[in-house]
Amino acid sequence: MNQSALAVIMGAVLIAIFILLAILFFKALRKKKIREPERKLEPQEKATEVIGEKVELEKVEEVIEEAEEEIEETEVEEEGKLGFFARLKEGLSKTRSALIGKVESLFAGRKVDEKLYGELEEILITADVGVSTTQALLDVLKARAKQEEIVEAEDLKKVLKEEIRRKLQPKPISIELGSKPFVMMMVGVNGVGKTTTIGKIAHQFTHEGKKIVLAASDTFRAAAVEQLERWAERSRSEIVKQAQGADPAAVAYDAVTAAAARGADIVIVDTAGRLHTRVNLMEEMKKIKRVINKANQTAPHLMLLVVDANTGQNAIRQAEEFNEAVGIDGIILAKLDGTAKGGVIIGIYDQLKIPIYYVGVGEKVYDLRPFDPDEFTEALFES
Ligand SMILES: Nc1nc2c(ncn2[C@@H]2O[C@H](COP(=O)(O)OP(=O)(O)OP(=O)(O)O)[C@@H](O)[C@H]2O)c(=O)[nH]1
Ligand SMILES: [Mg+2]
Repeated sequence: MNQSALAVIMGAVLIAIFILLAILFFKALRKKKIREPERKLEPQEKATEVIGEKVELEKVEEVIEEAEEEIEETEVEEEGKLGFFARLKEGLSKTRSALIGKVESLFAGRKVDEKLYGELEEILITADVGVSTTQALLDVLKARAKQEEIVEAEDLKKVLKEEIRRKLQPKPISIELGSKPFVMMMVGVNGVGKTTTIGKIAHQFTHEGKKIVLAASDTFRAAAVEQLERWAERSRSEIVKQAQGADPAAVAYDAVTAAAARGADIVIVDTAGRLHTRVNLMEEMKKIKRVINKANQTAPHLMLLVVDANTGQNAIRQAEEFNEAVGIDGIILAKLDGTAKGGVIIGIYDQLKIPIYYVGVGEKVYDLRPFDPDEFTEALFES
């Protein structure tokens, strides 16, 4: 082997060794890269990352909330377009069939006689119009039938409608916002719909641009404050509250003074319906009323009693009791939807002479309508 051939072989071996070393080196480097642990975040960096996520989440929640509010506003507007009359008619459907539906089938093709009056009496009493109011209606119907020489029972329907309308007096005094803040106190036995009604009223007024303060004076029932808080949020009202078990009169006092300081238009005081005895309940209502009057000498400006339409004639007894104890300016008849006892409206007017301010026809925010006697009579008689 000559010398040049040896040099070529040596060179090739050296190059091969170099390539082998290079391959091993790169392999080792890759392994190291894969195994290299992730660098731990410094607490500061970690916090920023978490806050960032939270900010994102808050933004998403905000957008969802805005969208929900928009939907609710649209619903309120759409329902508003549906009109009071349509919703009242819908809410009155059971009462209408129990009262006017039966009257219509009774009157069809009949002549006016004593037997007819007897059957009409039964219908009116069953529809919760009340015994004395039914009697008064029958007396005037008989007198007018005689005077106007009505022979066909069909013609008596118009007279019945007129006489029912005539009973729906006096007119409510307008919720006059002259006094600022205008203080309303909501009373009633447990579960009738006080808190829900307050939420609905607050929503209507804030929609009109009024500033509302809700007083969480039901400090008795567990979760009553939270329930009112939810309505305050939905209606964009302010709320004055204390812990459960606090003095309800003190909460009302705070709310009235806070409302005056903040330039609010209306204060609505929620009260408890559930106490150990009815005497206690009335005494507590009297105390709240007295203390509100200490905070503002012209307040409360409106004492509203909420009754549940399902209780029928019992609603009249509740109104009598509350009226005697604290004086009632107006009645709100909740839960008129789904009951056949709406005839109690006629009895309330006839026996108590206290106007009905609102009727509740459902659980939603727009399911509260100012009571209009003309519309009520039309809705009742319209088939
Ligand atoms: N269908 C129907 N339900 C109603 C109406 N008003 C209130 N409710 C329901 O009645 C129930 C009782 O209502 P609340 O507002 O809590 O009654 P409350 O008088 O405040 O009750 P207490 O605070 O326990 O005395 C709730 O489930 C309401 O959603 C109405 O007009 N129609
Ligand atoms: Mg309540």
